[in-house]
Amino acid sequence: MSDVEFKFHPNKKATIITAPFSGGQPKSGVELGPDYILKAGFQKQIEELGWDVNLVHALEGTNYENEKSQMTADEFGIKNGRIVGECCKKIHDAVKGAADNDRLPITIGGDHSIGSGTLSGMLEHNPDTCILWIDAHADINTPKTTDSGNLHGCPVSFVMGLDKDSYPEELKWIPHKLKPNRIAYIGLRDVDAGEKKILRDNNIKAFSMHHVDKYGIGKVVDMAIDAINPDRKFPIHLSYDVDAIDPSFVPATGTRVEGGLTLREGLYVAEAVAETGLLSSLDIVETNPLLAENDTHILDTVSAACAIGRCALGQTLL
Ligand SMILES: [Mn+2]
Repeated sequence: MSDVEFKFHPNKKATIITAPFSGGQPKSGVELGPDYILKAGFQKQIEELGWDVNLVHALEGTNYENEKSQMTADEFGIKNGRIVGECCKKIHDAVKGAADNDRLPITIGGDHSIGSGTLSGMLEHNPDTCILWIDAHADINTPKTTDSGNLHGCPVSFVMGLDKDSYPEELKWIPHKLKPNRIAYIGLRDVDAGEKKILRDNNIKAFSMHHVDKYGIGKVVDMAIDAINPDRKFPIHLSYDVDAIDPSFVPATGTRVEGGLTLREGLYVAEAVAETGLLSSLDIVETNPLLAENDTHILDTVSAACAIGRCALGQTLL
């Protein structure tokens, strides 16, 4: 059991939503993330913290992995717009559905392109929702700024409605409900030039590893929450890309960047969000077991993903 109280979920009910999707980036294996995390006992670990947990397979009956092999790019070089759009709609419905039923959605990816679905689902459930995006990358490219055309680098821009004249048809359903003053980043260290401009122009609070080094992780989390949720009254959606944590701790992920959070700093972020009592939803994404070079890599990465979930849902050290 956990003593941590959750203001938006006093009855401690949660829904684990699996999102085994890899179409937002080119590497195979990230669609296996949910399976590995569940097989490691994730559901039971959350139940042991006192949560009533059910399981929803948001993409059941779909065949996106086969379609991904015929990857095509649109006029902006965007890859897989159709399947990302369809998949995100299913995730959106599952997340909003769980939240509307007073259950805290825990979405397990899959690549981070599913963030368009989870964020938009939560913002429709409660427009006051603010976002903490924990990541090595800002994931705020638009179809106009992205070099790779991989949609896992773009989910935030779609929910914000940036460069909206450039969106693939299938992503036009996403409501543009996220305001720039309602999202903060922690852990950034690989941000594209176009993204830096977007962050600056929109005055978005972003804490890079430089800030973590300078202020320490405790102060950085406080500053991030102060920026988006100064009175500590809005619900918080925590979107956690495991690549925020240094690859020495979390090697099995698609876009590793050296110089990341230590494992303890990474878990502290989730603990600190839990401590606010304001967590309303959580994503854990980009676990890719096929990128491990050995079994230890898989174990380390899957264990870290599970630990992020437990810490966010109220596990404490004492
Ligand atoms: Mn990401």
